[in-house]
Amino acid sequence: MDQKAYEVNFDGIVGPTHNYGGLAYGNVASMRHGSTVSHPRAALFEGLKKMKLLSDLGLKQAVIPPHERPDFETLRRLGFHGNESAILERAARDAPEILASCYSSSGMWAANAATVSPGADTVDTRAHFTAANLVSQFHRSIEALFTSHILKAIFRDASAFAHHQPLPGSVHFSDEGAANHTRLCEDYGKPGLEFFVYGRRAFHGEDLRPTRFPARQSLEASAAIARLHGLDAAKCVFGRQNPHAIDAGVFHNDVIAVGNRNVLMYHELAYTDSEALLDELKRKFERLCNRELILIEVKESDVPVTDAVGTYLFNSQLVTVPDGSMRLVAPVESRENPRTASMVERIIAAYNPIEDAHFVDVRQSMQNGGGPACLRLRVVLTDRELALMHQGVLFSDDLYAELKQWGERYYREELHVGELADPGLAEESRAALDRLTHILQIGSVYSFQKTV
Ligand code: SUG
Repeated sequence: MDQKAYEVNFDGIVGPTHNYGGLAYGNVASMRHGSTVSHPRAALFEGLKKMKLLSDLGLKQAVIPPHERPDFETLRRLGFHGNESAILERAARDAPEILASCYSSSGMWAANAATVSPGADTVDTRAHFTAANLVSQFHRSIEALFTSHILKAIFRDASAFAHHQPLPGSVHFSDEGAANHTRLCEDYGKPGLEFFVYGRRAFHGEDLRPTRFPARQSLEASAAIARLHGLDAAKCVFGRQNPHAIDAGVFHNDVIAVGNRNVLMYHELAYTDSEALLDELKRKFERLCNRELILIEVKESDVPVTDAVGTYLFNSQLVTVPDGSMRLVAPVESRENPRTASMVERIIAAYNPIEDAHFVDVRQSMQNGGGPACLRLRVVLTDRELALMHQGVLFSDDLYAELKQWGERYYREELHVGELADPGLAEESRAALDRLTHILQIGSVYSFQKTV
C-alpha cells in the first residue's frame, strides 16, 4: 500500500577539525587546497545556514553528528603507541598524511554515508540502509564503523528499519554510498526506480579505465546493495561513468548529474553507452511509475565538464517544495560562472518542474570538493517512520540557534594541518562532541564517552 512519505535531508554537521589535508586523489578541489588554512566555524555555519534554507522552504531536515576525530583507535592500529600526546607527536613527525586522515572531517559529506532504499521499493517494506565502506580513500574508509553505529542510533526500530553491514572492505566492493545512487519516482511514497552508477567492474576485464584518476565505485558493490535491499530488476538500472569525465575530476556521479522524482538532469558526457542507458531509464520508469521521465541534458558545448567540476552545478540539491514544484539549491560558484549561470536561467525558463534556484555559500566544503548535495543523505520516510526515528536530530529553529551557539563556543576560527599535533585540539574536539550528544539527546555514541 502506498503511504504518504517525505524526502528528509540528513546533513552531516561539519566537525570541529575541518581541515584541508589534500587527501582525496582525483578530487581536484581537495588536491588544490591541500595545506591551506581552513575555517571550521565558518564551515559549520555555512552548513547550518543551508539546512535553515531548506527547512524554511518547507522541507523536512535533520542532522547527522560528526565523527570522533582524531581517530586514536586507528592511529593505534597503525602502530602509534603511548599516551595520546605521544601518539600525535609521532604521527605528525613520521606520517603526517596518516595523522591528517585520522583528523579528517570528511564524514560531513553525508551523501557518501550510505545507500538508502525506502520501504516502497524493498521486498519487506522496511527502509534499508547500507553504510558505505568508502575503501577507495583511506581517510574515508575509517568512517564506515561510526556511520553504521549512528544510523542505527537514529533509525533504531527494527520493524521499520533494516541495517546491513558495510560491504567487505576490498576494492572489489568499493562503495561510495548515495553519491552514486539516485532514486526516481512519481511520488516519494510510491515504488521508485533506483539508478546505480559505477566507475569500474572489478571482476571482469577492464576495457574502460580512467587513465589519470581512480574510478571509486564498483559495479559489484552496487549490485550487492540492490540484492541486500531486496530490489527486483524492474526497479534497478546500473549505469557506468564515462572514464574521461572521471579523469576530468568527476569522482562521483553527483558531480555530473542530479535527479528528483520524475526529473533527471545530467551532463551529455556523464555516462558510457548513454543512449542505451537513458532508454532503459525511460522505459523502466514509465513502466513502474506510469508517467514520463523528464530528462534534462546539459551539452558540453553549453557547459564543458571542466566547468561542471569547477562550479559543481550538478551537485545542486533538486528538491520538491510543498506546492509540488521543484527548486535547485545550487552552489554560489555556479552563479559566478557565466556559462553555468546562464544554464540555470535556461533550465528555470524551460518547460519542466524546476521553477527557481537558490544559491548557497558552502565554500569551506567546496574547497574540499563537497557541494550542497554532498552534504546531505536523502532518506524517504513515511509518517510512521518519521515518528519512529530519533527525534533529537530533527532540525528546527531552536536547534539551529543552539548549534550556532555551540559552534561559537567550541569551534576554532582557523585551522592548518600543521596544528593537528596540538593535543589541545583533540581535547576541544571531544568537549564539542560530548556537548553535542546532549543537544541532540542521542546518548553516548562516541568511544570516548564509554566507561570501561
Ligand atoms: O571523498 N573530499 C571528499 C568530498 C566528497 C564529496 N561528496 C560527494 N561528491 N558526494 C571526497 O573526495 C577531502 C578531504 C581532504 O582533502 O582533507 C575529501 O575527502
